Order: sequence, then structure tokens, then C-alpha cells
Amino acid sequence: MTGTVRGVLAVVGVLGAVGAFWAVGAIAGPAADAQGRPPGVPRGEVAIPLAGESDVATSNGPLRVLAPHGPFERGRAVVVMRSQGARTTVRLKVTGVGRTAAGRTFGAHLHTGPCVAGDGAAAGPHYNTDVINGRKPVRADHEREIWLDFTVSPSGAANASASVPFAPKPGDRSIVIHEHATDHHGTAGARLACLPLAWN
Ligand SMILES: [Cu+2]
Repeated sequence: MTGTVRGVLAVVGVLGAVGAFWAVGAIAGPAADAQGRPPGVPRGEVAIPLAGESDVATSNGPLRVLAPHGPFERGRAVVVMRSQGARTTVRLKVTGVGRTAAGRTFGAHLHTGPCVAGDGAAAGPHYNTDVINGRKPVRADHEREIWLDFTVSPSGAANASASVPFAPKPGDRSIVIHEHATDHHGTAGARLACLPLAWN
């Protein structure tokens, strides 16, 4: 993934430090210098690497239209996907949605393929960790796929987030917005718009 950072926790204040890239505890003594100090950590203080790394993939820009005359023709979106160990959280923010869509809920998912304007099929199927890893039976649910359904506010904005117990493999992928909320089979109707999300 792009933007790899190594998370660091201090010996003290561990609970409060989660989420900070660098956190420093004031621990004096020989133990401090026995640890490798990351950049910015003063001498005499200690930082201990978290288990695993935090990998971040982001995308920000205009939505690409897959079906004409929909409410997303002037839409924009930001997506941030962060994996730490086997856990991944994804946040999606959509703005500029047409007023006719206020109050409606749209399905949105991570798909395996690229986001190509006018070509919904190019995005391929949902990213499903069972399929990618050859596990059977394949199940389609919010633990095996990244579902980001959102409801549009009166101002034409929406937010969604998802947390899944796997780290998606890199690729030239996309977030696809569909015409309906996702049902329990994972289907959500026609593909209306997409945002590219590529990382390696
Ligand atoms: Cu989808």
C-alpha cells in the first residue's frame, strides 16, 4: 500500500496514544537508549513499535459517472482506507449529490476492478476476501466485503464507514455507488458512479 507508516506507542500512556503516529513517554534510564528512537523522539524517551504496520490508501476527487442523469454527476468523494494487521477501517465521504437524492440510501462497495467513466462493468465484482483467498463456501456479507452504504443529507452530503477483519490486497480498484441500499445478498442494483482507489 502507499503511504506506509509505522505506528509507535509509548511505554506510558498506551491507551491514550492509539491513533497517534508517534507518542512519547518520559522514561529515563538505560532502557530508553536501548530502544531505537524514531525520528522526533527525544533522547531519554522511549518508543516501542506496535505489532504490525498501518497501511493507508486514499482517494479524493470527482465521482466518475457510470449511468447518465443520476444524482452523482456533480458528486465528489473522499475515501480513506487504513489497515493495521488484519483489521481494516474504511471511511467514505460524498458531497455534491443532487437534491433529488436527499434522504435516499445508496449502496457502495469496494470492487476489484478500476473505476472507468461510462463503463460500470470495468469495476468487476465486489472485493470478497473469500473469493480472493479461494475459501469456500464463499459468503457475501459486511465481514467479507467492504460495504459503505450511505444516506444523503438535505445538503447533498453523506458519510459511511466500515471495519472488516481482513486487509484487502493491492490493486487498481474502485468504490462503486449503486442505486439501492445493499440487501442481505450483497446486491444493490445498477452502478451509478465510482471513485478510483488504487494502491500497491
Ligand atoms: Cu458494489
